[in-house]
Amino acid sequence: DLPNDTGELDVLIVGAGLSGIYQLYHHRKLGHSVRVFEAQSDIGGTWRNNVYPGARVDSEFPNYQLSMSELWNDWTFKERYPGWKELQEYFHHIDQKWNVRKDISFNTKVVAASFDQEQSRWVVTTESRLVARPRFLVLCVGVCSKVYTPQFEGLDTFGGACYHTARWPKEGVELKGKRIGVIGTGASGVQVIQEVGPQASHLTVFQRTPNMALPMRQKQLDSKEIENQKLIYPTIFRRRLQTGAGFSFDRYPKSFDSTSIEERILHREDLWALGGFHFVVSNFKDFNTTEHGHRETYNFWRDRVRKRIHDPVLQEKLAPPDPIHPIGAKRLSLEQSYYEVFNQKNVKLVDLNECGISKITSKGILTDDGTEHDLDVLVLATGFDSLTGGLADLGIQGVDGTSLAEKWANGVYTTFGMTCANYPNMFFVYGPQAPTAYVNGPSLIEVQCDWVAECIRYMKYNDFLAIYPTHKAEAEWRSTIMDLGSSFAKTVKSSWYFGSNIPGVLYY
Ligand code: NA7
Repeated sequence: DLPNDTGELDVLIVGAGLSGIYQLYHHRKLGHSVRVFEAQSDIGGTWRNNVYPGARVDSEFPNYQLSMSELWNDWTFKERYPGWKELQEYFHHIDQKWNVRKDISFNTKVVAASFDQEQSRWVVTTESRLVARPRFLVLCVGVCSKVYTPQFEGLDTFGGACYHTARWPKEGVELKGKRIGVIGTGASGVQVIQEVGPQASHLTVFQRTPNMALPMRQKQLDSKEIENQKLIYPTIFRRRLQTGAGFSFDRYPKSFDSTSIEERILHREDLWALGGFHFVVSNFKDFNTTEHGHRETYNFWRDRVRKRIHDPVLQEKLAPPDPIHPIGAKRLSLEQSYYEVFNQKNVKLVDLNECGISKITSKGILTDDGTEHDLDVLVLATGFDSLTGGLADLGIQGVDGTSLAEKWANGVYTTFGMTCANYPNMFFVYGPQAPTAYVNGPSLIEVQCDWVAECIRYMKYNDFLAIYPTHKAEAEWRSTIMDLGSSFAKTVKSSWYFGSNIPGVLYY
C-alpha cells in the first residue's frame, strides 16, 4: 500500500473527499511522493456518507465544484442543487480524469500519529497497523466526519430500524408505509423530513429548535444553457474567491440603515425570489449586526413561512414570533416542501421544549407526558461533533505529548485555522477558526489547499525541515477571531460554528 518498505513519503493526506483529492492533485503535479489514507471504502467524503433520502448540496450551481477546466469542460450537473447520487457521479468523473484511486488506501483509518523530531517526520499508524512516515501531514477529514448521537436512554433497546442520517445504509431503506420518527431539524433533518413525509404511513418529528429554512427553488438545468454559460466559468470561479462567502454572489453593498424602506422591501423580495442562500449572503451588509435589521429580516421570513402552514399552533412552533437565536448562528438550510409536509394529516410535530424525550423503548419514543410514539424506523438527524471532532479523533500527538483533544479542551488554538503550535509540518483544511461558516465548500478548499501545497513546495525547495506556529501567533489568531466574533456576541454563544451543538464542548 505504501511506495516503499520504510513507509517514507513526502506527504500523507488523510481523507479522500473533495479537499483530500484536490490536495493530492497538487502534490502529484509538484512531483512529491504522496499517499491518501481514507477510512471509508470509496472516495467522496461527505457525499459517500450522507446518502439518506433527500440529501443534497445547499450551494447552488455552478459554485459547488472544483474550478479546473479539465474537470468541467465535459461535465455538467443536472440540477441547480445536485443530490448525493449526482455528487457521487461527479467524484467518479474526477477519478476518471485523474485516476485518483491509485494513490488512495481505502478502509485505512488513522488511529495514532506523533512527530519524530530527529528525523523530522510524522509516524502515522493505522487501525490495520500500517505505518507511514511522511514529512508532511495534511488532514482533510472534513467538517462533519464525526457523527453525534445523543445518549438517549434505551436507544439500544429499540426494536425497529434506527439510522443516523450520516450512516444511512448504501443500499437504502424501505420507508413506504412505515411509521417513521425523526429526531433533529437541522439541515439533514429538514431534507429527510420533506422527503419521507409523503412516503410514511405516519411521520413524527421531534423538534428542539425550529429551523429557519430558506426556499431552495430547485430546478432542472438546461444542458444547452449550461454549455453557453461555461464561457464565463473562469470568471465565476475567480469571482467566488473575491466574495465573503465564496459564492459568485456577494453582500449587498448598502447598509440597512442607509436604505429606504421601499428599497429594503424590494431588495428582500428579489432575494426571496432568487432562492437559496441569496436571502442571507446578498442581504444588507449589516442586516445581522443591527437589532432592527435582524428583526425586520426575521419577520419577513416568519410571515412568508407562516402563510404555508395551515394550523396556527404549528405556525407558532415552526416559525415562532421571535427569533430563537441570531440568523446564521446555526447552519442555515434550504428546503423545498418542508413546511407543507406539516399540513399532512399523517405528520405530527412534537415540541421537545414542551415535552422532552423520556427514553427510547422497544416500540418507539416515550415522551415526558407519558405518550409512547410507536415507530418502525427511527432517524437520528442529530448532526456531528463538527469542526474539531474529526481532527481530535485521529489520535495525533504534538511534540509536547498532548493530543489535539487535550490541547483544545479549554478553547481552540490554531493559526489561520490550519496549523497548530507543537504540531510541526501538520496542516488541516476546513477546520475550526477558518472561514467555515456559510462558506461555499469548494472555494474554501481551493484557497486552503493551494496555500498548504505552496507552503510544502517552498519548504522542500529550500530544504527547510519543519514549520510550525508559535504560541504567540496562535494567541493572536484566537484574539482576531474573538474580536471578529464580538460584534456577534450572542451569535458566538449559541453558534454551531463554535461547538454549541455538543454538550460540554467549548470552542471559543
Ligand atoms: P445539525 O445542524 O447539528 O442539526 C442537528 C439537529 O439535531 C438539531 O436540530 C438539534 O437540535 C438536534 N438535536 C441534537 N441533539 C439533540 C437531542 N439530544 N435531542 C433532540 N434534538 C437534538 O446537523 P445536521 O446534520 O442537520 O446539519 C449538518 C450540516 O451543517 C451539514 O450539512 C454541514 O454542511 C453543516 P438543536 O438545534 O441543537 O436544538
